[in-house]
Amino acid sequence: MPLGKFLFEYLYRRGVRHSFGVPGDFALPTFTWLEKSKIKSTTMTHEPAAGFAADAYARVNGIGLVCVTYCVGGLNVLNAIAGAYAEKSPVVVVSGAPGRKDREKDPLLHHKVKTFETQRRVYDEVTVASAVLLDEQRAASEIVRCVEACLRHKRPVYLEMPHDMVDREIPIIGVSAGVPAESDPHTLKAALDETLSLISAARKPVILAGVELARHHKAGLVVRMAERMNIPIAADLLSKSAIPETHPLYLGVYGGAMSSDEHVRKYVESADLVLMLGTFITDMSMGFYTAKLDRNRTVLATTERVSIRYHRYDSIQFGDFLGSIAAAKIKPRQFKHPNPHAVPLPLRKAERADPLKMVDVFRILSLHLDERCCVVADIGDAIFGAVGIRSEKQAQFIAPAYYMSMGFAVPASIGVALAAKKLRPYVIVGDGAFQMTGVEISTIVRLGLNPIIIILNNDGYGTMRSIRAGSFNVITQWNYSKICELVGGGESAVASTKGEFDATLTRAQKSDRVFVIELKIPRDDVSPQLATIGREVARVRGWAKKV
Ligand SMILES: Cc1ncc(C[n+]2csc(CCOP(=O)(O)OP(=O)(O)O)c2C)c(N)n1
Ligand SMILES: [Mg+2]
Repeated sequence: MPLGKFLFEYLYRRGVRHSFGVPGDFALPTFTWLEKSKIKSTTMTHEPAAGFAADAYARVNGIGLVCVTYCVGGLNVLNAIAGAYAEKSPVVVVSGAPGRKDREKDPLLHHKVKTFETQRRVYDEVTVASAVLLDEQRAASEIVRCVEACLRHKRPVYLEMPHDMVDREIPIIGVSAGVPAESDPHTLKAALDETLSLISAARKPVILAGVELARHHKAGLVVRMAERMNIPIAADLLSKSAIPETHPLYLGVYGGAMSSDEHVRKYVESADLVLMLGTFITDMSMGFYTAKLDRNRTVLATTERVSIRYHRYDSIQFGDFLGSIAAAKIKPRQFKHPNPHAVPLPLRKAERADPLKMVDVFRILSLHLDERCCVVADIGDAIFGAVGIRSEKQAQFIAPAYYMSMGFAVPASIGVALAAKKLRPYVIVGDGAFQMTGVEISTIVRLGLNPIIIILNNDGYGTMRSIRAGSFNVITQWNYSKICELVGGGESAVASTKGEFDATLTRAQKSDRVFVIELKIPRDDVSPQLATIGREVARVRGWAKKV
């Protein structure tokens, strides 16, 4: 079978239905096989956007694909793939490249940086497997090895396609997907015994559900376990919505001083056992060092390791560990919810003319969300304030809450919309982040997608301003609602009061086109979460706020 045909047939078989990218001469043979395959390919405005779209697609679909050309494309998408690595999103990067023949005598070819190996070597830092397909005999097994590693580790992989290899026939008989790793039974038993005795002894245990539960499809298992043991569950910013937020055992988002409310914070910090399952302990998710979690009362289980108090257990598979705890017989605990889920306060007539503040943005948005919505938050107050979103019906949530790269949300909404036809993306994006990748609305219009894009216009880099003021936080004021004219589609509106935002959201929900809402936010207004973060970052680093 020709190499290009095999690649896309295999990717299709393993779940890829859409690809995002930008072609280039070295990549044209690859793009031609992609076009002939059952995978639908979307050309984006710029490679970073293709990377963000593929990342979001992978988070929803279980595997994503980005196709680019050599170095100018591959290195352009690198930052998005670094984010996918950091936050565990399974993206396959396919890059066109100079041919096998071109590489003889090491000539200077366009797009080459230092050596023909440069791009591959750079990618080794942000992937779990990589291959340059220069050998027909090994090409199929290399593809299978990399794609399977992507699925197993939920992290990006890199496949380089020299242009003169793509049409060549390759042998595909005897290619095997390898055997999955197994837990060492003795280590698993020891870890399980220790964990179960801690759970049995605990009077006030809590589960801190992490993002790996979503990536490895273990959220349902953990919810059922929590129900049987009657143990409450909190999420963190990266895993927000992995656990149904309407569940009676769900407490809210924990993140130290950045928690969604004081009740969650108090409950988690006073618990005598915190089961951190699939949790990434990052500075941001722990509220910038404000979290108070004593290691002596935690069990941390991730795909990388299991740590119980001060003991560390290797050679345990995450799924085996979770499955064994979930299967254990533990008596249900007493649990009284400190803050049972309440519907957000409806908008009163008397407040409709009030100027819109960040805290109201999230409250009003919450009033409009249901299970058909997926909030996609960009970096800035869009993500910090989103901690406060809690709707009556369960909505999905996606954000790069650990790697925190601006420019994620608008392109990511394309990935979400293509991966889950039933979900309508609700993008929340700052004016600064919008200026990075907002023109991707052009692709949204071409594909006929209909996200609602809420631009928080607070006149510049509000997040940076709340840490340190300076002229470097100034950006150009755009007339954001004109973007629809520029790209030739969609609708737009501007809102500056609570009532206007509420009414515009209702209008947007009735529209079947992309709807851009520019919100005029007072320059110095921030969400309660950003106020805390700004203060803490400046304090921890010993910086005065205004310089
Ligand atoms: C790609 C990238 N560049 C720079 C930063 C640093 N950074 C974090 S927040 C921020 C400002 C965001 O501004 P805006 O999108 O307007 O949101 P706001 O903070 O005003 O809510 C910057 C520059 C980043 N996180 N990502
Ligand atoms: Mg801003």
